[in-house]
Amino acid sequence: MSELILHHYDASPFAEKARLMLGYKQLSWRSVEIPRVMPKPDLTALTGGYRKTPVLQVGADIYCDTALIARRLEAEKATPALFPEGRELTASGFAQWADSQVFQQAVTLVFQPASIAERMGRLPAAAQQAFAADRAALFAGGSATRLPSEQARQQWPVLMARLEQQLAREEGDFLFGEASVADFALAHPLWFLKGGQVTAPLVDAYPAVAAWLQRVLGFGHGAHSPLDGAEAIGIARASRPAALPEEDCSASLGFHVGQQVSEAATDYGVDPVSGELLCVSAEAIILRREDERAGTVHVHFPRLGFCLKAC
Ligand SMILES: N[C@@H](CCC(=O)N[C@@H](CS)C(=O)NCC(=O)O)C(=O)O
Repeated sequence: MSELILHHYDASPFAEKARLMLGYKQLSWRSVEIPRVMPKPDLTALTGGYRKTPVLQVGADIYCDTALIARRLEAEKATPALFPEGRELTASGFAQWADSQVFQQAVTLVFQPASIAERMGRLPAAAQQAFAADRAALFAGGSATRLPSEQARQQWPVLMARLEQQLAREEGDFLFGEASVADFALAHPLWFLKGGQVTAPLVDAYPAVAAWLQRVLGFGHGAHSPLDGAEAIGIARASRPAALPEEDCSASLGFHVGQQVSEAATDYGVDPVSGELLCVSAEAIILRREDERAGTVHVHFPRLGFCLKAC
């Protein structure tokens, strides 16, 4: 069976979400460190242009976006569940809100001048400028905009007070009693804030929240060992993509299997990935692409937050 390979970097909050989900399920994985800014030639050889962090590779199958990575990990190992039976919508809906709304607030708070000076002040000026230019390009053409910092500062206490109340009254140790994808999606923006002295009090001022976060982080990352990006590409090249799901509803969207299409995120990092449409399942879109280095790969995207277009 193919190993799970996570393409990521340490400082990425969404990568932390993926690492914690791997830890929660006590899965073993290989760790490929990718650059924080473009270009990312080894990653895009696999994805065909998708650049966000993290990406999960299983042989010649490439999974973009943590919403879909969560589902792939659930398929890998059903228990403990990320989508507990009967609470699938609550867990995934909450996770989608946390991944977008709460993360957006956390990003604005982390990028306040005092916080960014603490986190990046020791980097050479050229590296700071390159990072700022890369992130400006990341947001070009997408629907997401940076929340004004005044707004984030005013709204954050409301979110935290609601969370504090929920956790204080909850009988179990996690958001909805037992742990689910919702906990990991909310934990990563808070982990991001905890990464600096300027922003850590935005979490630590709420005792039930801080204690819950420690419990979620306590799942750890699972057993992992490093892998070189070029080796990961070699693994894709030497592997055959997994069998496709039997269900396909491309026709209901006005597409057909075998058609040349492109798929892109709609919020930010909207670089399109082109390929042959293989399948539209209930949750995912799968494209086949040929890459000079990686060979034939199947690239999987979530349906929510992405848009499929005919080429
Ligand atoms: N919806 C995506 C969001 C991923 C995301 O925004 N990742 C950030 C890092 S935390 C990113 O890609 N930043 C730019 C980069 O790494 O190139 C997911 O759930 O995976």
